[in-house]
Amino acid sequence: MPADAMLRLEILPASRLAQVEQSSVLGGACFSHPACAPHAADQPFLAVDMPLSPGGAAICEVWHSHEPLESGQHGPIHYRLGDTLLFGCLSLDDHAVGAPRDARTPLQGAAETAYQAIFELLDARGYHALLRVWNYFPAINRESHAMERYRQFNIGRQDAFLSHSRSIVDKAPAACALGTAGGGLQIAFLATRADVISVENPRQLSAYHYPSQYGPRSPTFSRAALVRLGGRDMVFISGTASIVGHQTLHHDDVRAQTRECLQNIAAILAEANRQAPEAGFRLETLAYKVYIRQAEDMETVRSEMAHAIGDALSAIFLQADVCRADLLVEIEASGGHALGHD
Ligand code: 3EB
Repeated sequence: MPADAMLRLEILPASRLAQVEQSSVLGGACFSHPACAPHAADQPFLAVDMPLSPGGAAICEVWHSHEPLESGQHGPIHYRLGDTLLFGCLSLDDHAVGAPRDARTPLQGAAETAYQAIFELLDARGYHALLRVWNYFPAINRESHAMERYRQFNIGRQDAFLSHSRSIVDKAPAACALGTAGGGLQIAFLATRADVISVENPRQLSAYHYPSQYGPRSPTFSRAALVRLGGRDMVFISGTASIVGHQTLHHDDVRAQTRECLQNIAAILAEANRQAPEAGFRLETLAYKVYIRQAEDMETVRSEMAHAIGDALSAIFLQADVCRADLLVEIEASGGHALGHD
């Protein structure tokens, strides 16, 4: 792998984190149950409480860049940035935010606070484009304050976009939102000074146009984000589920849901290739992250993916609640960046 890549994703067991080339680290996340403490104080790392494929050791995703990097902190955000890319992350207690008479629920308040801090940081450092956001918080499908927590999150997130005059439709970042086993609201993000193109899926209604049956505010994300960095086209495909139009398909059938996810990803990738004709993105060369609601479905999902994509599949499998109670699996992916070690 080129050591000089503008952006490289390294996936490794947490036990090997200390051996990672430090100077090029932008930041990352470690997934384990319980959460394991991130290694370096100076680097933005999320410790996410999310169980792995049965018996799996704690796993880390580390984003690298060859750009000269510096670290910083803005409110709750720890970040590292170069000339072109910024990686940041934050953890907020979703109980402590909000005054007693605040009309917002605590999670809604935490989401709004988090995204406001992100936009303040991006404005201050001149990073106009939020490229990719990972949203993690516990009990995502649980009802509190007469509303499912995912829907509360959507209100706070959208309010922050609106109050920072960021479009909630045509320039939304690629994203995912998953339930963790514990902790507060945890968000990691990649932002860039380069131009980003948002990609939608012709098979799916844009999430920002979902009807109100899925909550009072629609989710603010695009199906994928395309960007050209260091002369290479890169794609970030959002968490993708068994949804066609705006409806969940294949209730209680994890195999069929997995196939539908892959069809959606193929459709998004075709759109990305249409908008970046020289990119030549292929399903076989993407890096996948797979969230599965029920640990016992892991093998079914894995074999369905290997069947569709091939044995060279690069994927990590995590057990997480997906943001609609009827979804059993959600798959995200990225491509075009370097992948692996130096
Ligand atoms: C969906 O398509 C499934 O709220 O940021 C996927 C990706 C989903 C991102 C988010 C939610 C989000 O609606 C759920």
